[in-house]
Amino acid sequence: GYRALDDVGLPAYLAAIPNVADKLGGAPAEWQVREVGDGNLNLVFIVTGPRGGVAVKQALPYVRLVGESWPLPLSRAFFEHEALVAQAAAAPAQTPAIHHHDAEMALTVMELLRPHVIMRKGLAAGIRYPKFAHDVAHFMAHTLFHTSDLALPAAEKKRRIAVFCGNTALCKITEDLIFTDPYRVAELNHWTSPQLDGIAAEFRADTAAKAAVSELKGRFLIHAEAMIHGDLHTGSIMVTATETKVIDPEFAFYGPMGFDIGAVIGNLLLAFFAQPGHATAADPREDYGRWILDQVTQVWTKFEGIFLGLWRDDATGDLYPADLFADPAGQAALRRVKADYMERLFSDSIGFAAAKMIRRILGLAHIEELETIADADLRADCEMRALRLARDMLVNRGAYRRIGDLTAAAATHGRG
Ligand code: SR1
Ligand code: MG
Repeated sequence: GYRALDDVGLPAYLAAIPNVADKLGGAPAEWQVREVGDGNLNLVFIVTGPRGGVAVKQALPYVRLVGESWPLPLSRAFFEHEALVAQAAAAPAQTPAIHHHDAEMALTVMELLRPHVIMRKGLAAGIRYPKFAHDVAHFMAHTLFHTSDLALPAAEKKRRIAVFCGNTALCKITEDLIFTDPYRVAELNHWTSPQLDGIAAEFRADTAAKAAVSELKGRFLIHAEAMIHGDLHTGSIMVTATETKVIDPEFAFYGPMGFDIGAVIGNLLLAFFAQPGHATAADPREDYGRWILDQVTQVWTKFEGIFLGLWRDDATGDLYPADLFADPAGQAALRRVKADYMERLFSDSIGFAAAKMIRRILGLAHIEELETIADADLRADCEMRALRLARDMLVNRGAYRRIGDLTAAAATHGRG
């Protein structure tokens, strides 16, 4: 049966898995175990031995951030493993290698990513990652395209939907914490300073924002477009100067593609708005803010290019079969279909990015880039600027026609 492991129990457990014991080398008594989980849900251990290291992720039967009062099914480890397998097939270079999975123990042993850092920490520290935009765009384009009706036969896609349809508890977290709670009085909502009381009340009274976020919630509930990561914020991305890995897909299910794209864009924008809080006289962070906005542009444009390339070369699914569009009129129609599809996906992404930004400031789970700004007035100013842009993105997402419209609006809302 299940038991939560600790630094004493883990070596004995791993010693019984030959390929893992072999990676670590030596005897279990020589292995170093450190619990390093700083996420909201799980235990994460780094285990190192004389030969090498592994990362071990184990689900707890409750939400770590809140405690045992909020039970959460262990089955999320099963869904995470299923997603990792699908992501490894579609985007192997960005997916960590899996060494072992134990559904009963809700535990997965993975490649130890060294010297990778969590992208969110790099963004707070002002570090540039030259491969990030391309790699994340590649990951999203490949995982979303190859799990959609554009690539899969309909029966296979339905089989995959059935695998993930049990991940209801994790989806419910998103439905509540992202699409609902920030717009009502909710016990778990909080914000860092009373300076935000007024704007939080504005959101709770904002009928247009509530209608817009509910429309997005509808897309999240209804639109089984592709297998999405489901929590693709910058805390789920590990980077070096040369490599990018996407971790933690326990929220995966069949949902709208724009939810993943919006997560990346929204979290980059939050990092942009946090930069003044990390500026020093020697490092005013202005160039870095521009670098972040350039990443927003590159993530979308590279995603669009790679996704359309896959649609041109690899469209083996049941949607838009090639023989229906073979003649010149059909080719022209297909070009319009693709343009409309990308326009709709862009608009979805803008809306989901906005919802992600608002929840990280007014909801339960916050982010390091903003939380570590020591000056309360400065932090509140950064947060309010982010909220003002996000509110406009949410309510007027149709007005954002190109990615340049978004980065221009962000620059205007940022501190000049
Ligand atoms: C109670 S879980 C809060 C958040 O942590 C995860 O990373 C997801 O973003 C979730 O919404
Ligand atoms: Mg996570």
